[in-house]
Amino acid sequence: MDILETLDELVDETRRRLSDIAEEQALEALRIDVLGRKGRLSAIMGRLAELDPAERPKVGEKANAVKQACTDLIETRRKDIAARKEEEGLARFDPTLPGRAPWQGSLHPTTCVIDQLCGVFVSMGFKAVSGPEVEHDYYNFEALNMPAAHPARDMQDTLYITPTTLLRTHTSPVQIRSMLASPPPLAVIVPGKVYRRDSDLTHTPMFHQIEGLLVGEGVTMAHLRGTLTTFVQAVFGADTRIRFRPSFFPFTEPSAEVDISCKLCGGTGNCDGEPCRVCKTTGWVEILGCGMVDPAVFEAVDYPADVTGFAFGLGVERVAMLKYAINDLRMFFENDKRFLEQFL
Ligand code: 2U9
Repeated sequence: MDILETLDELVDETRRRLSDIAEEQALEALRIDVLGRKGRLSAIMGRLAELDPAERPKVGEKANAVKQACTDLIETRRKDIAARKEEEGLARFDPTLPGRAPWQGSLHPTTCVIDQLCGVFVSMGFKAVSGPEVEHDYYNFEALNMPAAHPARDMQDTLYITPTTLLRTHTSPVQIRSMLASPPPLAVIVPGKVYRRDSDLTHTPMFHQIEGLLVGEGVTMAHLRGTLTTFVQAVFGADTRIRFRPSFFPFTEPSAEVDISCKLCGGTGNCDGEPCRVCKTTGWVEILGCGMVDPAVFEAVDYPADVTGFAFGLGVERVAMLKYAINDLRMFFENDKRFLEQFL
């Protein structure tokens, strides 16, 4: 067979071999065998040197045509294989399968606890109110019996925006605004974010508080104790006991810190013979601070001298940690879905 016939035969042979090929990999092997550097076409072209120089241009031209023809055959087959693959994929698609459900969001545990705790006070007749997080120092400090040189105003503890505006360090300025807006009697519950220049394992620069204020004629510490007993029993169970310990806050007098009987050991201080890790064997856990509103605060908002009132404040994350036995404050701020999804 002369070289021109051999070249023609290569196209026929390629066409024949292609008819058996159904996979991309086998197709590539064939391409390399026919058109590769050490392939069939190269081998035929190696014989060009044996030819009469006059014949070489014609053979060269033929070789180019054969190369193009084989390439076209192979690429057409490649497209066929790809098209078949796609069809097979579509055939596997089952339109009767149920659709994917949309992601279900959930409330942050802090939000859940705020809603639950405020709900208890709302059921007792308190009105839930809110106010600005950027405050004037008058509402945050001055009106709350913390005048100019008071240590709580220190830049070490408070995040200032200007010398007289700041991120509120408690929700108490909202109660000041409420009293300035309405005469007594008044009962408000105030949830919200507060900011302090503090950051370590047990403190974050932002956390949530709920504060309450009740003002009227003849309001006493007994009303405070009764209200807080109802509250802790609604949240932690009817068998929960409370105790008051004397304390100090600039805006209340007298003031107290309130403990509840420990939920883990039932107030006994030990769990199956082991010292209780929640109450450190005391049987009590601190839950909030409270007191009778200092007369200086009523004076600042021009309330009549004959009213009295009680106030209290609690840290929401702290209560949530006790309620759900969470031992790391950082959980509330990391937004790890595995944590958040447990509160759906
Ligand atoms: C007005 C008058 C009095 C709010 C109060 C506390 C006691 C208290 C802390 C609990 C833990 C803050 O989140 S915490 O760090 N709060 O102990 N708060 S009495 O007293 C007020 C508020 C407003 C007009």
